Amino acid sequence: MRLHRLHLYYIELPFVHPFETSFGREDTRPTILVAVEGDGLVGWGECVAQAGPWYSYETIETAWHILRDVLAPLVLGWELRSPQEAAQRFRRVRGHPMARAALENALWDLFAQAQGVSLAQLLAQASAVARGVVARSAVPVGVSVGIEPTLDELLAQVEGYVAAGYGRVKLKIKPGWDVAVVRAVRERWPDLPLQVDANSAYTLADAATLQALDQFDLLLIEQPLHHEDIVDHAALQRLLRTPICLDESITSPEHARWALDIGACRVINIKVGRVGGFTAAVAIHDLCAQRGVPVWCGGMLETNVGRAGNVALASLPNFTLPGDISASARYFHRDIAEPNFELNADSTITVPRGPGLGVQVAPDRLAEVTLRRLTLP
Ligand code: OSB
Ligand code: MG
Repeated sequence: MRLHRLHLYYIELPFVHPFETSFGREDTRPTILVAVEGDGLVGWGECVAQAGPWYSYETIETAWHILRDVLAPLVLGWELRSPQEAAQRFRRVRGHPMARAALENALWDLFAQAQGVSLAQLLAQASAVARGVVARSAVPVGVSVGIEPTLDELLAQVEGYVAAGYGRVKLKIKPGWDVAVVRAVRERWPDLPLQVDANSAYTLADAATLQALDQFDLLLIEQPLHHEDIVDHAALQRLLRTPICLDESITSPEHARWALDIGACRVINIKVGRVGGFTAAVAIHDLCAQRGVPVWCGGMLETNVGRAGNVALASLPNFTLPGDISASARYFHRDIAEPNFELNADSTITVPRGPGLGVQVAPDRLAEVTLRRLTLP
């Protein structure tokens, strides 16, 4: 397929409820949408970089630059046989996985539409592990609950999500907001599948605090230590009964293999943006499946474009733990793409069946929230 045009949209959507992690508090979600045109079709991708370099060094502005000046010229006007071919071309680019993923993922949507299959089907065809396995029609999900100003406010948030039907809760933790908070939630919901995410807020010197979390029967402890450090994570894992799950540290299939080889984690959170696109996400899924390591799909507070991609990815068979893929209404009053994702009664989200992502960008809503746009060439 020849790609003849590409559009970048810098948009900003207000959150229903502010989201606070160990990095800080966010009231809105600025993001970049990429649209690629080919064969009379339009494919969409979402860039999960955030306003500032806190979760990752990438920002909206670095991603805009890399997309416009580096990646777009590697695909515009070219004949492409597959999205994997674009991923291969992008390998020359060092780093910037979120920018690469935004464009590569738009191509996955475009190719799936061109073949008349859903993105979930195209991803399953690309996975050595998914071939021949019956595709899931819905994926298990949970909710990621941010740090709140007080413990009472946190308990009220968790209560609301449990009442809404979320069967797994993730709590954001940081030094000073950890053992007592987890204890309070565990006492109130003794059987709730629960996990925590530190976003790199601890060091090995905090091992005693992290060991104290072992008593709460957590599914996992996500990214307790430095984002680039798998060595200390391996040391910490030996001190903990609870599985360590890496998020920030895994930015490619190679990083996944290195971490597993040294025992730095027992679970991996796959975020398609963090690892540089669906090609790499499927490779990590397959590697983990071959090694008997469970994975789950992380979230970056995406719009329905990114969420549709996450749901499709999470339909692969080794996504055995619930994903951070919540209903659209948990994030925004009005999204830019339709239809919204709803939570089913069994804490699952249904995988779209339509061609490609299976959601449609609403032009009026997109225009309303667009701060800047660019068409190339
Ligand atoms: O570490 O998983 C994380 C959001 C922004 C940055 C980092 C993280 C998160 C989440 C959000 O936990 C999960 C979601 O999209 O619901
Ligand atoms: Mg995380």
